[in-house]
Amino acid sequence: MFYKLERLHMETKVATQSISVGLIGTGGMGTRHAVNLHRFIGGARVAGLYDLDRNRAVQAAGQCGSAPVFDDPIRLIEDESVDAIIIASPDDTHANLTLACVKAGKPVLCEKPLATSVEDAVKVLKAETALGRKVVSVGFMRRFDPQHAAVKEITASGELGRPLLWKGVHRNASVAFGITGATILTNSAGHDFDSARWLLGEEVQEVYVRGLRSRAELHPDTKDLLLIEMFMTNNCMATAEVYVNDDYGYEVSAELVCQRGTAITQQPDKALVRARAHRGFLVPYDWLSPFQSAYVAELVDWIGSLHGAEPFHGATAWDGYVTMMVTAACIQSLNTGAVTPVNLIEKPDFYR
Ligand code: ISE
Repeated sequence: MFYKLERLHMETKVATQSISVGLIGTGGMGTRHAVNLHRFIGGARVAGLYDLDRNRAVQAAGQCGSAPVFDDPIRLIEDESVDAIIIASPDDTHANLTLACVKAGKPVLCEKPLATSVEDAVKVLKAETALGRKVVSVGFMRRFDPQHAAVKEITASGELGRPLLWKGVHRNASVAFGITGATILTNSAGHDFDSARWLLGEEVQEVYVRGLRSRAELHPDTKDLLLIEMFMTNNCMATAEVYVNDDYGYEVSAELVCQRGTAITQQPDKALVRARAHRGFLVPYDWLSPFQSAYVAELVDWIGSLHGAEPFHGATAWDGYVTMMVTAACIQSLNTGAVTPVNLIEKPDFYR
């Protein structure tokens, strides 16, 4: 896979015609995409930006070649000078903006989640199928993370026997006061659902979720530590700890337990630090720097696919829909305390 990515990178570097990309949402994630595109991706340029907070868009534009700032995201999508779109606005705007891109027939890389309701995710699937061309990609960037790709490579080689169990840890330092379990499942845990499906190569059939409030002083409805169990096709299982108030930093890992061995992702330690009677490795506080190479590789692959190199290797609208179905089942399980089925529609041939 790495060789492939390097090759795509070279291909995008030598491409003569540049893809003009419009960027919607210039918070931390959107600005990171804009700057990465501007600095590291050949064959593409930032052609326009939009944010509800115009000043924030102006600031981001200043960091990526002074692209024009638009006052309306739909105008940006429809603008003739724009070939493709990246959506990094708030979660509940993703589906409608993606639908507008499909309507305009323009390729879109939508940050996860693709939608915040099953109904909206289905609308995207239907719109793309009706268009008859794959234009929707979803930003599950762990698929491009070198550590996750290494686990995939060794386990897919068959050397460790059949993969049986995916074990994930996903921790954030802190989140907004009063966050609900449903928000965590929609906004954070989607990465884990996608990682489990992708690494095991199996589909989720049933889920069971329990959650607790880590501190008495948090809002009574808070569930900031979740334990998620997934029962998958081909007799596989997955389990994720998602804890969003760990108070020390950002950490993600995925281990695949196979018949004859296991493989686990290892975040690279950048520096051994000695200070104040301690010796150790720093833990990053958010996800942007630990996953920087994944974000760049994802863009390289996406832009390469738009230049016709190879189809995008990341998540499709189908994966976005499945993640939403798993999320909805998890929310139901958390609320009812019951094992809950994930009843997927039959996968359309279009996505096979
Ligand atoms: C965020 O959007 C992410 O992508 C992070 O990986 C996740 O840990 C965080 O909880 C999300 O808000």
